[in-house]
Amino acid sequence: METRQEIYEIFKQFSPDSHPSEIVLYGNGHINDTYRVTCPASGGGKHYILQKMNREVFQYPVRVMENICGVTGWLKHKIRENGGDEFRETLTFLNVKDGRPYYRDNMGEYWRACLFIENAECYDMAKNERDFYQSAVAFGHFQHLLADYPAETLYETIPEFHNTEDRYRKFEQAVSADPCGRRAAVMDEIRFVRQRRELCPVLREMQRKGELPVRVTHNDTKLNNVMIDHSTGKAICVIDLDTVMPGLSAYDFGDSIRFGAATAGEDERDLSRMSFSLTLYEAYVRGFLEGCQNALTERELDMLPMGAIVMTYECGMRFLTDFLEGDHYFKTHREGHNLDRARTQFKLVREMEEKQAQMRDIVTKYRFCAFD
Ligand code: ADP
Ligand code: GN1
Ligand code: MG
Repeated sequence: METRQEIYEIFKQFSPDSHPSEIVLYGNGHINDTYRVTCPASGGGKHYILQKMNREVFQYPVRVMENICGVTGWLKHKIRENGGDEFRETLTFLNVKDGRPYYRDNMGEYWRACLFIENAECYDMAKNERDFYQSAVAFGHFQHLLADYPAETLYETIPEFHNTEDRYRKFEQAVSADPCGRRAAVMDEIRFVRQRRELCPVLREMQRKGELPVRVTHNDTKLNNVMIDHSTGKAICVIDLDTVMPGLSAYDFGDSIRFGAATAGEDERDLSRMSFSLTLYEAYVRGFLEGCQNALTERELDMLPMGAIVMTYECGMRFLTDFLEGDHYFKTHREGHNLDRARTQFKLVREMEEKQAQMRDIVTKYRFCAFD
């Protein structure tokens, strides 16, 4: 971990004339090291986000930044055309002296800095239907704005990211290798994953057959990757663009549902507090279809409920794999943290399986609505 002075010097690469008065670790992301930097300014402090990119996760950080700059440039153009505020409705990265949007320090670590979105917040749990609905509109709209983005110019920043079959193979490797001797303690969870193995190829198979179109998707659509404006209550900005890549609409829809249509946080230890909420699910369906502006095909709409099940199953499997491998991928803050996360996901999967018919009915209720 860098010292405060080192972080201060790194930030100055992006903003040589500034004199930060405070640098604090910030947010609840599982991947990057995120800091909020405060610089004295008239009328109070001006904030920035400074991030050290996770190099275990992102093997090619420069490619990640190329993707992000391409996408934010595109979004800024569209936001201006729509009369919006390009500095608030998408991320704005700062360049270093030589014009690059990242800094490589002498340890080989990659850093980036962006404007802090003020008067807005990310939530780790949906407090109410309204916020969750708002996040759905924002993620749907995000996909809509990028619908004609040249997808072939995007790098696959994490290969096979939502390839559930590939995730399953890695899970079985971790079970066999059992490098930390943790397998015996999680046999129930391992059984749970194995019993549902047939979920793995469902979406990919349909993609291979051309039944589901590939779109530019966000791929990490957690509620805490969208900022909700304090004054309007609207979702103002989709953040965490590291995984914007070609993908399926079911990934973005499903990942939001697994995180947000839940009655407890992702790492809740008391499973009696965790359940799948059809009320929140309905709010999200309504918002997402509205945000996508009816662009989804019939088959895509049919597969949204399955997308929620597969993404929740996949994420639980990833947490369990990381637990077996010794917690090297996701940041953890207590013993068994990844296992707790896996267990909440599996509880949600079980409940979604039971409520599949209602989940489908809700999509049917909104699919024929005309949105303006
Ligand atoms: P990770 O990949 O680790 O999840 P994120 O890019 O999502 O990293 O950032 C972590 C957290 O930092 C976010 O959940 C959010 O709370 C905060 N954050 C990130 N970017 C901004 C920003 N531009 N303005 C305000 N807060 C931000
Ligand atoms: C990670 O970066 P963050 O915290 O927004 C992960 C997602 C998982 C999520 C689980 C690049 O998201 O894929 O679904 O944790 N991001 C990456 O909470 O692996
Ligand atoms: Mg994040």
